[in-house]
Amino acid sequence: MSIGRRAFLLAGAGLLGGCDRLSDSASFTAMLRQAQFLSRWAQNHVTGAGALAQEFGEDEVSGEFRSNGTSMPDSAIYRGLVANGFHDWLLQVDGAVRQPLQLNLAQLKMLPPRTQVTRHDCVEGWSVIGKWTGVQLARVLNLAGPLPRARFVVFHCADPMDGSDQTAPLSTYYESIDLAEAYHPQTILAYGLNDAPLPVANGAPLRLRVERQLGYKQAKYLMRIELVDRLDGIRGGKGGYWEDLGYEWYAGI
Ligand SMILES: Nc1nc2c(c(=O)[nH]1)N[C@H]1C(S)=C(S)[C@@H](COP(=O)(O)O)O[C@H]1N2
Ligand SMILES: [Mo]
Repeated sequence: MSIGRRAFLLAGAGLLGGCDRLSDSASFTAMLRQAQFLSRWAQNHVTGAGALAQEFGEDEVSGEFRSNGTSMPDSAIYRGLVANGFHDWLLQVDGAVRQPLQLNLAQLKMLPPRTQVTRHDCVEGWSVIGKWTGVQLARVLNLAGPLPRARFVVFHCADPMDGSDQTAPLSTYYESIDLAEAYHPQTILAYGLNDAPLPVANGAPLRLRVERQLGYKQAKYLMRIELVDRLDGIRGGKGGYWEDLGYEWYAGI
């Protein structure tokens, strides 16, 4: 039996066993909380690929969505895009697709939008709740038509990580997810945060939200989406800037 399955059953047993004997005791509440925690954990880990990340109420949105990592890409190209209100920005979609695409912000906003209030968990140990608006990645991928050999989606960002002031593919932040995660309904390309255009500090004009994973998967400053059949030929070969430095590729919450 998997650990997830066992925790699920234990959570159930805790609830049933506790009801008659412990209803007055202080530990009952604690046990209930523990049971709920375990069911939530089990739900996330047992139900698999289709499981949804928790969504919150609008009243739970954090006052300010903290910025982390790059807050202003150190690149002449990016500064030029900001100066012109991102009118010249284009998202490139290419690699293992039938129809490579270049989409501007207006085109992305013409696709059916999705809004979701979710919690962002950074590996450093802090969380913030934000209201994101964007387009499901699935819709963009369907326009491009992934080829049968496509297995991963790679996100190339505008921010150089080595002080080179180059928006060049060798030095920028990047990330990747598999196709199942890419087609998950809560995986969106977000252009709005808390009912306003996505701020530069949080990845303008477009950033990834992949809600069942940790903060470093949420690639900001998207420039290019590349479909590939394997990750070992890309950059350090581990599927992301932090992954190449030793972080987990699957950063499940
Ligand atoms: N392009 C890019 N994306 C990035 C980062 C970055 O430095 N550059 N930092 C990551 C990390 S570690 C976190 S926690 C989140 C922070 O997103 P925020 O600035 O909106 O809080 O973005 C992630 N995506
Ligand atoms: Mo993070």
